[in-house]
Amino acid sequence: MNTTTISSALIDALRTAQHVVVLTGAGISAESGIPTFRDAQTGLWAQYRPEELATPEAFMSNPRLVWEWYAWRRELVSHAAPNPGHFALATLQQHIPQVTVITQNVDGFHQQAGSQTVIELHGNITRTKCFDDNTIVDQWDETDEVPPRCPSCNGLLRPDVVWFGETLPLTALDAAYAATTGCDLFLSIGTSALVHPAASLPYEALQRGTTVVEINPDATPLTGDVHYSLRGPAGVVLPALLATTWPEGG
Ligand code: BV8
Repeated sequence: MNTTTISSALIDALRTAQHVVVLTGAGISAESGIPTFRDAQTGLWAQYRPEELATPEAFMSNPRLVWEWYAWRRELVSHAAPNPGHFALATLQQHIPQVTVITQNVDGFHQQAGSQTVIELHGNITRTKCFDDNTIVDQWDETDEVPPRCPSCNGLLRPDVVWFGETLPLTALDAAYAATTGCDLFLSIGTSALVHPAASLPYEALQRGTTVVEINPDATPLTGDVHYSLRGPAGVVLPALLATTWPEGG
C-alpha cells in the first residue's frame, strides 16, 4: 500500500469523524512478534491447531497441555511490546473526540500503547481464573502439579480468556455493539473476520450505513463489502494513514 491509495474521501471521513470504532485481531500484534492464529505455530506447538487447544473440551481432556500452551504464549507476550500500529491507534485519540478499540486479542497491547477505551471481547491472557468457580485468582501455591489449583475451591486454574464454544462476557459484548451502532467510522484491522460474534460487528456497521475500512495485508471475507480496503501491515498502514490525514502530526 502507498499513501496515494488513501483517498481524499477517506481522509475527509477521518478528519470529520466524531466516534471511530476499531475492531482488531491477531494481525495487529503480528509485528510485535506474536504469531497470529492463522500463522503456523512454531516449535513444540507446531503440531497443534489453536482452535483445538482453545476449548474447554481440550482443557478438560488435557489440562496440563492447554495450561502449558498458554504459559508459552504468556511468556511470548511478556517479552514483546506494542508496535507502531498500536501506538498509531493511541495517537488517533488526539484527533478524534471518541475512539473505541474492540479487540479480539488477549495480549493487553492496546492498553499498554495508551488506548483509553479498550473492550476485550476474548479476555486477557495475563489474568488467571478458576475453571470451577470462575473467580479471578492472582496468587496460588506453586507445586509440582500443573495446572495449579484454586486456593479457595481447589479447582484447576485456567487463563481468563474466552474459548471456542464459550460465551463472551456480556458487558463487553453489549459495549461492543453499542459502540458499533453509535460510531460514524469503523476500522477492521488485522482480523480474518472469521470468528463470531466479533466478525458480525463490521456487518452491523455496514447495515447502518457506517463507513467501514479494512486494514490487512490479505483479503478476508469482509474485503468485498467494505468502503475502503488498505492492503498492508497495520504497523505501516496506520502511521501512514495518520500522517496523511493530519500532516501537522500530533
Ligand atoms: C460464542 C481467545 C456463543 C482465546 C478466541 C456464528 C457463526 C459461525 C460460528 C459461530 C457463530 N457463533 C459462534 C460460533 C462458533 C465460534 C466461531 O466463531 N467459530 C469460527 C471458527 C467459525 N465462536 C465461538 O465459539 C465464540 N463463542 O459465540 O458463544 C456460543 C456458545 C456455544 C455454541 C455456539 C455459540 C467464542 C469465540 C472466541 C474464541 N477465542 N481467542 C485465545 O486467544 O487463546 S478466538 C481467537 O481466534 C482470536 O481471539 C481471534 O478472535 C480468532 C483469530 O482471529 P483473528 O484475530 O482474526 O486472527 P487470525 O489469525 O484469524 O487472522 C489474522 C489476520 O491478520 C489475517 O487476516 C492476516 O492476514 C492479518 N495480518 C497478518 N499480519 C498482519 C495482519 N494484519 C495487519 N497487520 C499485519 N502485520
